[in-house]
Amino acid sequence: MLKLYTYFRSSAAYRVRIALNLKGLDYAPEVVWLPTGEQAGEPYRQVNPQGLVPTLIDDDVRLSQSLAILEYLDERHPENPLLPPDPAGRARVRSLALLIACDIHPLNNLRVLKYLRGPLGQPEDAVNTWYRHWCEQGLAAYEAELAAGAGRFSHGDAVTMADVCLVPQVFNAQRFDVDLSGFPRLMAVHDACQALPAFARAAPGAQPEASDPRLGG
Ligand SMILES: N[C@@H](CCC(=O)N[C@@H](CS)C(=O)NCC(=O)O)C(=O)O
Repeated sequence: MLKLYTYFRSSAAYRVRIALNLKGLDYAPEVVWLPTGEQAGEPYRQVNPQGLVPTLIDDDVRLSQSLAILEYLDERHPENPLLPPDPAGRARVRSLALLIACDIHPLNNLRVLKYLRGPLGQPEDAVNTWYRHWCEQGLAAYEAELAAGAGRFSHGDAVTMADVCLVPQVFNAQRFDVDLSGFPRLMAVHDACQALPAFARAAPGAQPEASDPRLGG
């Protein structure tokens, strides 16, 4: 069976959980406890030298980087494709996915926020301002992109890799109180995705570790 190193709040792992569900693939989750820094410890670095989740294990294949994993799953399991059939469509979907995965997410990753708080000595409100700035700027561009070419989902009326990236990014934005009221198209796509069982089952709150007592509250 496929094995996924994951953490409920990891939006990169969330992308992969959605894709696995869309493809109807069973997998064994292996939780990497990000709050205690398990991802940076030697045992997990043997699995993923970057010390980041997700990692997918498929027999003797070990893959990191969520977008590479999505493309791998799409090639191995072509049903419910994550990319459209035409080259221009595929390029557009990839560009929307990369807008999030390359130009929003890395700026706001846990290790970046920790570095701002720790070595750079930034107070919590400055860190949150940083977070919201990059998130809002990126999502504003996504919203503008949707003005040309959205349907029910980010690219027409079928779910694609773009939606698989968008929904976890909106989860992150909501967690950090980003004002999403100016992004009606993007939120309509988000809501349409959330109505699908594949997305609902992948949601952070639906993962068993979401109720782990170590999280408190
Ligand atoms: N580009 C990578 C990003 C992976 C990544 O940044 N994962 C985050 C969680 S969403 C992580 O493991 N962060 C741990 C840390 O920053 O220490 C991907 O798409 O898989």
